[in-house]
Amino acid sequence: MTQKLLFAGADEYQAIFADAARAVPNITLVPYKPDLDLRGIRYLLMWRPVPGLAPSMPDLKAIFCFGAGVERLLGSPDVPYHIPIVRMVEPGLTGGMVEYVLWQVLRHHRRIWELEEAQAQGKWAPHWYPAAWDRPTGILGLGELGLAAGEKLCAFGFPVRGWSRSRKNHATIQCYAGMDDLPAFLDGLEILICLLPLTPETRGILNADLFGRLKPGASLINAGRGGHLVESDLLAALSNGQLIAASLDVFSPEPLPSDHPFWVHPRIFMTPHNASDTDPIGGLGAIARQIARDVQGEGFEHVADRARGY
Ligand code: NDP
Ligand code: OXD
Repeated sequence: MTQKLLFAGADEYQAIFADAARAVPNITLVPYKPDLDLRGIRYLLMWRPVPGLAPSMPDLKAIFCFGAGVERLLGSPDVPYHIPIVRMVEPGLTGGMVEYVLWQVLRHHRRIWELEEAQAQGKWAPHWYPAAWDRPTGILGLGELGLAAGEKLCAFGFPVRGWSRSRKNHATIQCYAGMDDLPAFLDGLEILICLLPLTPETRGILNADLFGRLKPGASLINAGRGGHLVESDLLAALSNGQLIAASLDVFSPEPLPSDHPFWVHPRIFMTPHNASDTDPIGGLGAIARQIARDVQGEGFEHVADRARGY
């Protein structure tokens, strides 16, 4: 039976998702408008909390998040505590992040800015870089995205370490867990990627102490959240050579104010929270499967855990 899914996304996504919904069976997408009769609608799709919306839905069973990171919904007084929040996990989002991580790791591995600077000066300046297997690379966050990115980097020959909260074993990724393991995980890394969720424990984790544990001249890639990064520590690490370059996709706040020093820093490559996006058809398909599980009494997958904060 077709289920109604209330779509409370930004205006620019309305037409895209309405189109995509036509390709996904068993879901009727209902665009949110303020005077809508909300009775009988059990499922809500949103990214940022809409003030007062979820508490005013008498039959609400679950909130689906458009994205993988749910910190805005978890921290919102507009999301009733007892309503499950379901994170987005779908192949388009994972594939996009794998692509972004690979793109940026190769950029740092090949020190592409040196070639760009040489070209700008009309210089023929071949430079040396080590083999991928001599470039220790680490991923903070070994979840849906971190694991997929790590496996791709292994396939390219990088020696990959991964750090998570719970202990894991993996055939090719060297796994570390918890704060006790963090120094060993970081020790001597040349490229560090952050794919953590933003929680009270992970806020500010990309700081001077952490940078000081990497190999001098290491690179940073942050596609987690802007709140992970202590911005002044990054600028100091880039100017004292502890870090050579950074790729940043996420900021605090977003959009980043136009007078922020990151915009013009020669060793910071920025993308506008665009590392990866949910594919509308893939995302609605994932939600349709989750709703089918709920209707059959199987429960939702990828429910955010309020105690863990992600
Ligand atoms: P998951 O929940 O699948 O993975 C999170 C990982 O982080 C898990 O391995 C988890 O450990 C680990 N982790 C969480 N807290 C800690 C901690 N305190 N110490 C050590 N490890 C910790 O999330 P996803 O992989 O789906 O997404 C990760 C994040 O990526 C999102 O929360 C979002 O912030 C960001 N993101 C950014 C996008 C972009 O375009 N820039 C797009 C999509 C997501 P464990 O495995 O033990 O639970
Ligand atoms: C995110 C996303 O969490 O886009 O950033 O999925």
